[in-house]
Amino acid sequence: MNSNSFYTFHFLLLLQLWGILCINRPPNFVVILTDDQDITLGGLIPLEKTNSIIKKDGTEFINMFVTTPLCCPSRASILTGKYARNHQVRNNSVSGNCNSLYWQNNHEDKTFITHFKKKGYSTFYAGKYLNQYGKNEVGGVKHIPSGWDNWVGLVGNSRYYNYTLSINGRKVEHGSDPQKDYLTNVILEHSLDFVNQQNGSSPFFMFVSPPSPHAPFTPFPQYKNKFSNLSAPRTPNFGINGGMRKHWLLRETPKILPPSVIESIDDVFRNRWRTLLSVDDMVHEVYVNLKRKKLLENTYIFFTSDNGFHLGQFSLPWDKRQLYEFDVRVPLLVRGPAVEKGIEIKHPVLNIDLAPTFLELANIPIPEDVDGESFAPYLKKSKGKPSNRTSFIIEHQGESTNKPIPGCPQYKAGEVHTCEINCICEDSWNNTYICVRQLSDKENLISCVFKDRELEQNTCSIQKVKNPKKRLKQKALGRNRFFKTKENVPNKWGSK
Ligand SMILES: [Ca+2]
Repeated sequence: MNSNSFYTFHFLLLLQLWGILCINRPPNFVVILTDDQDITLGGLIPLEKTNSIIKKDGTEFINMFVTTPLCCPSRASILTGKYARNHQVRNNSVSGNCNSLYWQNNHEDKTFITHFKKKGYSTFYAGKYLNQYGKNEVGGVKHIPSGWDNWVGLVGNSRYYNYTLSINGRKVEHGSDPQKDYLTNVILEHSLDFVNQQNGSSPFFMFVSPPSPHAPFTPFPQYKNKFSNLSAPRTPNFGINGGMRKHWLLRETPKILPPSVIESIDDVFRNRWRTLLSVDDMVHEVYVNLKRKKLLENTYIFFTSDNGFHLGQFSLPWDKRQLYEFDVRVPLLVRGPAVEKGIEIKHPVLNIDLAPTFLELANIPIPEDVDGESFAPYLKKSKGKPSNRTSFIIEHQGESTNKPIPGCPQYKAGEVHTCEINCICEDSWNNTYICVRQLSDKENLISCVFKDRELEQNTCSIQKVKNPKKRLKQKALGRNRFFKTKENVPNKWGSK
C-alpha cells in the first residue's frame, strides 16, 4: 500500500466509524404543545413559518385526535400515554385529580419523561403544565414533576400577563410589560437558553407549552391589528341549535345565536389567530438556534395541541369539552431525522400515542400499561409495523357547579357549568360520555353513550379497554340511551 492509499483507506475507515456513531446517537426532541388550538376551523393557517419548517419539511397527521377534549385530562394522557379512565385525571379541578396528590403519587413519577431521564437525557419543560400546577394545596411552586431537570412551570391556567412561574422551584412573578412579561415570549427566552446550553454531550428533550390560543386570547401588541377583516368560519352547524338528535346540553342552546354573541365569536377568532403569531415566531427562533448549534439534523420537532375548539358550532359560543370533530381533532406535525417531507398520513393517531412514540424513537422500552400505540413506524425508515387501529375511545366527565348560575334562573344548582355568554352553557353533569370513534377506509362514525338522569351510574365503568367497540355495545344495549350519528365528519379517507 503506497502512502496515498494508506491515507485514503484510513480516511474512509474514519468516515465509516463517524457514520456508525452518528446513526447510534440518541435523537433529541422538541415538543411544542399549544393550548386549545383547533384544526377544523383553520387553526394552522396563521402559522406560516411553522407550516414551512415542520409541515412542508415534515409529515402531517391529518387524523390526529385527543381522547378527552379538555386541557388537564388530555395533558395527563400525553404525559402517561393512558386514557383518562386509567390515569383518573377527570377534569381541570384538584377534586377531578388535575395535579392532585393522587396524580403526583400514582402517575406523575411514571410519565414518559422519567424514562428519558433514566437514559441520561437532559430535560426541559416550560409553560402551562396541568391547570392546577403550583397551587399551595398540591405542593406549591416547590413541586417539580419527576423527570424534568430544567423546570419553568406556569402556576395555574393559561394567561399572557400577570402570572407566576416556578423556575426550578423558585417563585417568579411577572407583570404586564409586553417587552418583559408576554408569556409566549418569556417561554421562548428560557427555551433558547436551554438550546444554547446544549453541547452535544448528552441528548435532550425539550417540552414547550405556550398559552396560545387559549383564553383570554391576548395578542402581543405587534400583532393586535392583524386579521382585522376575518370572521370565524361559518360552518354548516354555525349558530344553529343541535336539534332533537343531540343530547340534552346541545338541545338547550339557542335556536339562532344573537348577533351580539356572533360579534364576540368573531372577535375571539381573530384574537386566537393573533396569539398564534407569537407561537409561530417561537417555532422559527427555536429552529434557527437548533440549526446554528448543528443540532437540527438529529432532532425531532413535534407540533400539536391538547384539545380542539369550537366557535359558534351548534350555537355554543366558544370552548371545548364536546365529542364533535371541532373539539377532538387537533393538529399534529412532525419533522426529524428520516421523517418524510411534505406528506400526509391518514392513519388515526391519538394524544395517548405520543408518549410511546417518543420512547420508540429513542429506543427506550415502552411500558406495558400504556394504552396508546407508537406511530414511530411512520416517522423512521425501519422495520416497525404500523398499527392497524380503526377505532378508539373519546370520553369526558361533564362538570356542573353546585351553586345557582347568577342571571340564569332556568338552571338549578348542580346542572350546568361555564355559562358566561348569554346563559349558554358549555358543560353539564350529563355532558358525560364515552364514545367509540371508528375511522378507516370503510367507516367514519362516532357512537356515544351519555350519562342520563335514569342511569347515571352505568356509563363509564369500563376499566381497561381491550376491545372498545364490543365493550361499549355491551354496555349500551338496553341500559343507556344510545346515539349513533354521523357528525359533520370530514371524510379525509375518501379525498384521494
Ligand atoms: Ca387546552
